Amino acid sequence: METVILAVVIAVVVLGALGGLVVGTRRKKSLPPPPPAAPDITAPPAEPHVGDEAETPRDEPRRTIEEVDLPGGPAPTAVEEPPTAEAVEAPGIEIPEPTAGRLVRLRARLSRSQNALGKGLLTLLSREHLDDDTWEEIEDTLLTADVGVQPTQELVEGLRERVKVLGTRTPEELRGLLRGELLKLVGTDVDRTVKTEPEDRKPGIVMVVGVNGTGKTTTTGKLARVLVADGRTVVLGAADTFRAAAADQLQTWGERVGAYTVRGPEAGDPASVAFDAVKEGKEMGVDVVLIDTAGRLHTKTGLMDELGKVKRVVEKHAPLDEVLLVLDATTGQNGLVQARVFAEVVDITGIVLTKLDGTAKGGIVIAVQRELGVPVKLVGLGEGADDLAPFEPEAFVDALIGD
Ligand SMILES: Nc1nc2c(ncn2[C@@H]2O[C@H](COP(=O)(O)OP(=O)(O)OP(=O)(O)O)[C@@H](O)[C@H]2O)c(=O)[nH]1
Ligand SMILES: [Mg+2]
Repeated sequence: METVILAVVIAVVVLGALGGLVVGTRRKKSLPPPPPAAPDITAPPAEPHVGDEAETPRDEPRRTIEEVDLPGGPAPTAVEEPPTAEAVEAPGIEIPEPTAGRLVRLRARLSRSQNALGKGLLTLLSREHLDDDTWEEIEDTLLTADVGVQPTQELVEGLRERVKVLGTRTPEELRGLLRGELLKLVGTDVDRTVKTEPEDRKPGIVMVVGVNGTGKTTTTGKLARVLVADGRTVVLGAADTFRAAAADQLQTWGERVGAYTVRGPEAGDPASVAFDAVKEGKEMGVDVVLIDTAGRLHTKTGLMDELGKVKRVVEKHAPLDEVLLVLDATTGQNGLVQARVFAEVVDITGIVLTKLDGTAKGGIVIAVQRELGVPVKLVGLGEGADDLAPFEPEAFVDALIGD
């Protein structure tokens, strides 16, 4: 009996000490920065001042830390709201794969583009006589792969010139030649980093936009994983308030890597949710806030205006670091029209091309960059959680033309 009591006492003491330790480290690491001088945090309810639509109550009951599915332990009682960046980093969450070399790992997914573009072009270029008909076939191959008219002409001219200089052609020479010309079109001297650096207690702010079903929410979730893998803390903003399911979908992605999701009432004002997400991100002291928005057709003026408003309201905190346009690579040229309209409304800073795994139209990378003058920064190569890769021109072109 005594031994049992003794064991219980020891267990309680040990648990208490452990709990104290955990809480202690958390507190130490997670203390949000001291209240800044900025008035919007200390002042009573920060108002976005955007007129009537911004009146959606922003004091919705927040999810408490217990609902974040922390795997047991004494932690919940020790954490106040809003949870701190460290508090949501509970053990038991997934560790995403490192991002380096992802495109190389996923290169096989580009096989359709590879066959259509790379192999097709190499076969044509290896013909003994490169007559006009063959050059026309080369042109058609490029156009079919959605490279776009202007870039296709430039590529064919470049190739013709260099083939002439070359005279005889070994397969290796042709491969090198094609590689060089494709790289020139894709562009190797552009900065493709997704800007997420926090500054002056302001988290990096990224907004994700695009038409319906292109992969915005999936991309936001995958990007959160990329950032977490790189050691960043993330808050997600579910500014798609059209359907409750949209916020659930995003929150599920977040929970897998311990990122907190800020959501609003269904059918509420998306600008208000986006504003709150950044506000909470600031208060929690996280590195990056990722805002997912509802899909909208570029032809619906009202919805496009709403998107402009979301951006302006978020900018009351600070300028956005990135506005990523998510385009479905399988929609081909139609994506270019969308891109143009979105760029007019919200100043796109980077393009995410999704579903490149399911299409032979890898040339859209070239066309869309040309259209917007904005680089492709990320590519989606599958539905898996880590199937989003930083876009690397060399790895991409190598994947297209094979070894
Ligand atoms: N094969 C493949 N599927 C993808 C990729 N990216 C997204 N998807 C799929 O595309 C579908 C739509 O993705 P969502 O992220 O829900 O798209 P969304 O843009 O948020 O959709 P809305 O919010 O309704 O506008 C899902 O089934 C995703 O799994 C990709 O790179 N490859
Ligand atoms: Mg979505």
